Amino acid sequence: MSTTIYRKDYQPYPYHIEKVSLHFSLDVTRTVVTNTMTVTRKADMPRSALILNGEDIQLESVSIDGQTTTDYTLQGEQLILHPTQDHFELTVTSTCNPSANSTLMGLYVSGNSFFTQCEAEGFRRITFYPDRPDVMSEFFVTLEADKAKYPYLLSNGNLIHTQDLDNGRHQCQWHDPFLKPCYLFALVAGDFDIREKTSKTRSGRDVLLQVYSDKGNGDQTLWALDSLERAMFWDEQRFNLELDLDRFMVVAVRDFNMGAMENKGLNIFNAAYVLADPETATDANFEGIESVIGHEYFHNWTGNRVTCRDWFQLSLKEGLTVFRDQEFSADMMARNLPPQAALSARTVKRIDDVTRLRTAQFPEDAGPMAHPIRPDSYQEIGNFYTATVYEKGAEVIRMQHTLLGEQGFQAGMQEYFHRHDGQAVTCDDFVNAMESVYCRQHPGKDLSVFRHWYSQAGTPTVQVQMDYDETKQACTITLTQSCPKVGVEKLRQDFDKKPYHIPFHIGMLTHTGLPIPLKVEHLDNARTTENHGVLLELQTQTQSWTFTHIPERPVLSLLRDFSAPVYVSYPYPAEELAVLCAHDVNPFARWEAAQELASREILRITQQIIKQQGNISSITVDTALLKVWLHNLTDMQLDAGYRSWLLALPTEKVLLERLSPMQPQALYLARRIVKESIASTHRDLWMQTYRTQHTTGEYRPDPISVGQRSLKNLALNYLLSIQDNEAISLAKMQYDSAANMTDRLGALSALMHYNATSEAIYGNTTVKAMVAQLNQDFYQHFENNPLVVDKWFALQATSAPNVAHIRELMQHPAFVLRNPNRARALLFQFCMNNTRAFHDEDGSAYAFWAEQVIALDALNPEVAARFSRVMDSWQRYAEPFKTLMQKALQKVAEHQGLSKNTTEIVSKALSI
Ligand code: B3K
Ligand code: ZN
Repeated sequence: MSTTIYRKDYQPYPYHIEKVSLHFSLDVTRTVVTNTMTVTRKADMPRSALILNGEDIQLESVSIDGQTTTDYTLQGEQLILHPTQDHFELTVTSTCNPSANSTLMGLYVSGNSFFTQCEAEGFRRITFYPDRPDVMSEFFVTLEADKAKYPYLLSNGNLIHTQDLDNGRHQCQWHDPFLKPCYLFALVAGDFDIREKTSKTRSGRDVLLQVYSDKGNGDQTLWALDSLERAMFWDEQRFNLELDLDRFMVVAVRDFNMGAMENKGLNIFNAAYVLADPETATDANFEGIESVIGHEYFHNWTGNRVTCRDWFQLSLKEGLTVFRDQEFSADMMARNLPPQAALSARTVKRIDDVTRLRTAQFPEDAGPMAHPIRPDSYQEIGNFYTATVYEKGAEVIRMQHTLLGEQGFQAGMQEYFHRHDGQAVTCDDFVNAMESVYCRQHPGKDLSVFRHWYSQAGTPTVQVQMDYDETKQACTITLTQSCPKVGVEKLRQDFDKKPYHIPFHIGMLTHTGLPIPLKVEHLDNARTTENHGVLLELQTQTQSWTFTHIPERPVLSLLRDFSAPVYVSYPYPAEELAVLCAHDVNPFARWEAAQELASREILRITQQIIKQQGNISSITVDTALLKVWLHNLTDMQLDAGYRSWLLALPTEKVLLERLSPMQPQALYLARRIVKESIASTHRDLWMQTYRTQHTTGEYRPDPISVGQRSLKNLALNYLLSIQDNEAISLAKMQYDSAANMTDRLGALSALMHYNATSEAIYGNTTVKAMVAQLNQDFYQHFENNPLVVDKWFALQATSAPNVAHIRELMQHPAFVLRNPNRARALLFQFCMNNTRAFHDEDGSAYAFWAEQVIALDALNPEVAARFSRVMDSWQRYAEPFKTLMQKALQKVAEHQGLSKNTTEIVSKALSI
């Protein structure tokens, strides 16, 4: 039975650890760690045991003030002492085996180097220590290793001493002047390529920025280093925050459980978020690198200088830092562009972020793992690095930004740092700082209702009612919110859900698409925004606002810019959606209207397919939808990048959330039908779009050329969905002549997804044989670049016709389960992004999933637990999927020796 930890049980640690000196004698199979802590009992707390955590390490000796002692107990994963002194020096020596550590938590070996990962509870796998974020100390670190194999020995802060030792060994000493919790500790030892530059902070200090990568990869780190400098400047300009160190290092590693880690001054990154060049990385990779480099850099203030009191407060640093990285990327994309193009670029970024939220977080909030952004309980904290804590957490910060405005929000941030710099604090402390500004702006009001976003789970629905009084020319908008219990909330009978404080951004249009100016002088909880919009603040279950001087029954533009993470329910007539699709001045709402129109049509056809038991012969697609696509295909005023989002169909994942029960095969088919119909009806326009979006000249990942490539590849995708002969040749040509990975992969991906089985003739062979040959060529060309080999596996994973194909790929010499990127490329991609083959009605892919969860769990519980979440929504599926998924889950649950991580996920899935 796993134990559950509750937020309400928080107790401060009874001792201060003022200083910690760590000495590492590094060896791949037996590393010796000597840890000396300066300990002081907290005078204001009763005398109690000193408890240190330790996991999977061997205790060698303990001494107090230099005297060896055996006066301790080693109980499970705790080392317990009962010191009689109030102030003393405690030394604990232990050993560990980095080469045997496949969990990638604690100290491990990847390639020929040593790395660490400590967040959340990995430090206890390195040494015995109070492994909790509210114990902050000053770290001194000495690293000792073979000099030839490990010429670089890195840790946090400043390098203060280096020395050669006997036997070909050497040592480096580091000191981090800032107090920190142990989850921010890091060490790296190995041989690397280094790219560096000296930059100047706003106050004129020189800082050394460095990117370390495996030998031979140094030519792929230019973009990462430049991104780091841009992040540094941006944080100064927009948040008034300057780098506090003389040296900032980023190190790329091939084996890593997630994206990257913000260790103080020594960020460790999954190589996928560092290495890029035009030949091997896509536009999305370049964007991802800039955003993750920014994210980790921004943690230096939001996470490191001010950290979390306990792990329930994780969103304090993660939600806030995601918000900051989203704004950084948006500002970078909009920079140097004329106003209209800048607005398009920002909207593209917003659409991307909202799509990510809807794809990953909305399902989470509706399933067994649903939790508030500040959870009340967990079994394994490693399972709570979720889309809710991160992405919904960022939306909750964004709403505070919307409510306070940029200036007010920045004032709140300054207040937060003024109050809490150097402390470990709570989400409440953050909201208190913001509230101090909100109260000044709105005397008599506060953020007490807003705080419910932190304590309640689930996606609220805002129902909109519009009443138009023609004689008075008045329009009344009534908003009603609801959010039934979800996940663990359902198990708590005494839990009553309360209303949220929802910033709801709206606008009104005439039937010809002109904006109607709105007046708010006489209204409470409403203020005007740009483009004749209004921000309504819904704070109770139901609220109404009456607008006057409205000359006609308006078309409503709702939840502009996705001003709150909610569902909107409003019975839009199709004609009104069409008006918004063509004319809404708010580009986000315009995109949303097109998505809504397409979603309705796909869902309608899905129901028809189910009713007709798969017979699709009589199905036709509504011409209203085709007309909207025609309009957007020919609207040359719009930027290519924005247009590519406007013309894309909602993803299967987003659509599936709106289907009850979930019918993956029928939905897949319905979406295909709509796509093919849009492709064939507008075939010539797609062809024209394809031909006009060709980028030339040197590769640049700027929003204009990224947008062009994206629209071009979208056009190719539509055309190949109808197996258009000319398009097949164009795709082949695009692959052969591609000057960058976006174009090469775009062509190959479209061919693999739509033509990999086509027996049609191509030259003197078949299309199928031609595609197979390109696939082979791709592998051979890039087999020495692991990140491209990941792309190659992922492409096949998402286009494979069945699970047998995946089993075959697992036999490929390049497949390694132990490497998380590789496992994610093949296994996760297949189970998460290949609807047709994964949801095979014979359940064979579900059984495969169970097998792989068990295999992965034995190696790496954190990654296995993430993979086990594939089945979260099983109860919402139709038969036979539901029962087959349940069986697969049970198979995993019954496995002996399953990790705590995976146990929490599957047991919640089966019981809630
Ligand atoms: N803070 C790390 C996450 C670590 C999670 C480890 N289980 C990455 C980030 O959010 O920046
Ligand atoms: Zn983070």
